[in-house]
Amino acid sequence: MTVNEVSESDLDVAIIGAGFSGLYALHRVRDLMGLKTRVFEAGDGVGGTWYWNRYPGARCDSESYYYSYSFSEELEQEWKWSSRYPAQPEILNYLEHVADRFKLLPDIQFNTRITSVHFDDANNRWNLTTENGEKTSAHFVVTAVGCLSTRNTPNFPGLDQFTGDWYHTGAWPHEGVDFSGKRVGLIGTGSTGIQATPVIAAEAKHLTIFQRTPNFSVPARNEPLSPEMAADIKKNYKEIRAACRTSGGGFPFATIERLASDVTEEERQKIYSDLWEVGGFRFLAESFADLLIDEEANNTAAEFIRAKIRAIVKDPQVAEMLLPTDHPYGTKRPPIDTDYYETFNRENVELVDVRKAPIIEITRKGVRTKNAEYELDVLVFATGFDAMTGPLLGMDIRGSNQQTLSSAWEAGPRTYLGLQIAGFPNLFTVTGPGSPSVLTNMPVAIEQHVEWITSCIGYLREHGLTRIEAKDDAQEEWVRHVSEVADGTLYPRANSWYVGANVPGKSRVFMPYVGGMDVYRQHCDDVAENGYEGFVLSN
Ligand code: N01
Repeated sequence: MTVNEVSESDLDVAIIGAGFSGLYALHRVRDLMGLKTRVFEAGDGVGGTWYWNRYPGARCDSESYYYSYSFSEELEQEWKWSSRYPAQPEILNYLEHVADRFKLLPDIQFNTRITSVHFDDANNRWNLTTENGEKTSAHFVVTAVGCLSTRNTPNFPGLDQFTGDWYHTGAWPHEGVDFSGKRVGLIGTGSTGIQATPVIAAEAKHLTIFQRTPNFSVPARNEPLSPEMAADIKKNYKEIRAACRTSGGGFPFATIERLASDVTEEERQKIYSDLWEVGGFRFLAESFADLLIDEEANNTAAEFIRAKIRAIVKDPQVAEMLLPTDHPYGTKRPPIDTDYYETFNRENVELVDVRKAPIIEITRKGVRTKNAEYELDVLVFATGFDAMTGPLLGMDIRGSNQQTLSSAWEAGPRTYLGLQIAGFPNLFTVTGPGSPSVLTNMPVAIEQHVEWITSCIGYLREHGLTRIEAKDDAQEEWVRHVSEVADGTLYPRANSWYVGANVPGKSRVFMPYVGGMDVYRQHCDDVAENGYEGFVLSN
């Protein structure tokens, strides 16, 4: 093909991924803007995170009525959530319903993993190649690949000789796994391990949990949504959505300004006790404003949770092993649970500290730590993800002058607003590093990004422009700002996936933007209003 020739199959916008982000992007680009687009999806169905993560106990830890799209009143009025925190199959059904309702399926190409995305400077287009060698080109690319979609499976020697079955929670078999009568090992005590533990323990003959870092978990307090509650939510959706859009976290929580030191010890305990009963993220969000800023304040919450662990877990030695002490509460993504600590009172559950006695290898029979061998029939890796950068670096992305994304991000991710990367024109990242993303209620962050990106594409087309690219200095300033804001909090104190600490060799950079969704949204709007300040627009 010669320069500037575009074939029939070429697209205005290529969208990678059919989760929450990709579905909404497709709806806007195709239905509201009338552009030629296609979604490329590695799975054989929609859902993204909710397609892959089918492990036992998988459940949303944000409440259903705001962990959902807000863009369609009809959708929110017609959909019925069954409970406070919906389980994975229900969220997947919801996303399948969205795909059906907005007739998205014909423009999604399933079982198609994009392996390379190369910019063609001469044609000002992106060339995409799939795993099967199929090629297409697009004027714009929207990566809707999720923040937690590249699995992290530790490279323990010997896994290939294990005679039992092993699974990663992020690629759970669709037909499920039968644990009955089995000796099960589970590695990892993040949100996933904490959700899976009680469910596996109830089914398996024996469950061994290999814990490297104890975590702070708060009860979810899941319950069915009564018809009255559901009706009330539907009546008040406008206010709920507005509260989400204007809050720092994208949640409709009460705004709390009091500091932990503003109240007496007795009042503080009462506030924590009440919120422990309410359950979920409200414990962190609705207690005190300084928990993630001030170490002393944080320690009051941490101590409260530690006391709860000691009270729930009957064996004092096990309780002691479960006490988190190496990071401030909330600086790792706070899990919420249903009977996690209670599960350690079961006869068939054993906790192994692999910080003290690390895992040396996987043997034919099970897991060998420095101290012992644990015989297992099934091994579950709840070991998380190469977060935020993994899904992008997993594709061979090359920008202007064939610069690779991996070289641009050698010292860690650098973006302008988490929306674009200097040197990679017309390529947009949804909830990329440098945006609030994983620190917020994801659907709110996703809708904001998709709306900003599609408005930006609309603006370019209206103004006869064909190219937008982040300026180097704007990007540098944003990266500096993201890091400065994070440094004003306790977040960088934890060895979390927020800083890439869970993946050996990954550059330590605090990836999400801590400044708040409300502040960030305003900033992005101002950038657009000022003629896309910090970007070069051209044709
Ligand atoms: O992963 P994680 P996750 N040897 O990285 C351990 C979202 N999510 O899948 O802490 C031994 O948090 C690791 O130990 P350490 C949510 O945002 C949402 O649980 O690194 N252990 C840790 O205990 C969440 O934060 C929902 O020392 C090893 C665990 O594995 C994110 O997904 C539900 C190890 C990994 O924890 C990721 O959660 C579930 C090794 N070599 C998850 N390597 C919702 O409900 C790792 N570990 C919406």
